[in-house]
Amino acid sequence: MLIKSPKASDVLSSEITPKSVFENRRAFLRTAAVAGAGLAASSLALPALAARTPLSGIQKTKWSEANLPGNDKINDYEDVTGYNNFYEFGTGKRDPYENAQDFKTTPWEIAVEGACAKPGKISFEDLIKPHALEERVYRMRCVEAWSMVVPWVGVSLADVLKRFEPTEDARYVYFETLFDPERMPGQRQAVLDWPYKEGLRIDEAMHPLSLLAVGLYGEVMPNQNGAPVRLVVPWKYGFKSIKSIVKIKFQKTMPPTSWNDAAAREYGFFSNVNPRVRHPRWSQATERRIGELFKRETLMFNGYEEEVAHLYKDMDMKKWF
Ligand SMILES: Nc1nc2c(c(=O)[nH]1)N[C@H]1C(S)=C(S)[C@@H](COP(=O)(O)O)O[C@H]1N2
Ligand SMILES: [Mo]
Repeated sequence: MLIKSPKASDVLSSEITPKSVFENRRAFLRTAAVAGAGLAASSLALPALAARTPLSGIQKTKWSEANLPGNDKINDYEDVTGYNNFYEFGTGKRDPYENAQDFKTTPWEIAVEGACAKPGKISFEDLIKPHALEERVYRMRCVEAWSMVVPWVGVSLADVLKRFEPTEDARYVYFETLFDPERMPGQRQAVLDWPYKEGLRIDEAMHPLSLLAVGLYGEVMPNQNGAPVRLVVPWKYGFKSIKSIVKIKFQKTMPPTSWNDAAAREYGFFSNVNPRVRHPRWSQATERRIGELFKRETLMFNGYEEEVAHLYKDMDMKKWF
């Protein structure tokens, strides 16, 4: 594998953008857009937003808004869809919003392979359709020490995976993002060893919190958030929640993951949110909730300790970070 570690990790750490810088840039873009509206063809105008399409038949679950723990509030739509990490569309927080609007996600196929009785290539629609759409409001914590509360819409990952009848050898699940530099301009730069890769241990993948998300705010997933389908694993750092998935593979061995490949010392396979294990270059004890002024303390397993701690009870979480 090419050695891209210094580059990749430098990019990630440099992305710890103070909220004020981001806000100023956004204010500038808004002003530019308004100014641009008066002109026939302004290059400064924001890209036309893809249409927002409501999803129907969404069921409430125990993770829906009414049961949001603590003093957590759902983040503004503008923050959830305008401040993203999605390096396939650029490394800046605003890049995915600006560069992903024209990304075509139909048709979309997902290959399900490896240690299972019923492998196959299926369309996005066929993958999702037999399952109930659920609303899940989850806290999301980026390894860069910022966080948001997002009202996802999705289907239980476990329910989807079981359809393919994983075998005894399925000890891990590997996920892969689309590789298509024509459609994903960020892939023309070797920021990461594309395609983006992630993985979960089978018990993590089968945990009821693990979600295959297809939307947010009751609507079809915006491109910048990982359309048409992405993973959401709320007790782990955000980079585990891989976007725009085209491959799912059951396997016996621990799969490679993009950030571990890029900088193994900094990003482990498990990457559970753990305020007691610092990143080599910064503390993980606190976080900035986007939209709030003061930092919050980061909670063990991002606040999902009761649900997931048992998965790791016999493991040294400093070794297996
Ligand atoms: N394919 C892909 N998936 C990805 C990323 C990425 O760059 N490419 N970024 C990750 C990171 S670092 C985070 S914090 C979350 C952010 O998701 P959001 O932008 O929808 O909040 O997506 C994750 N999934
Ligand atoms: Mo992240």
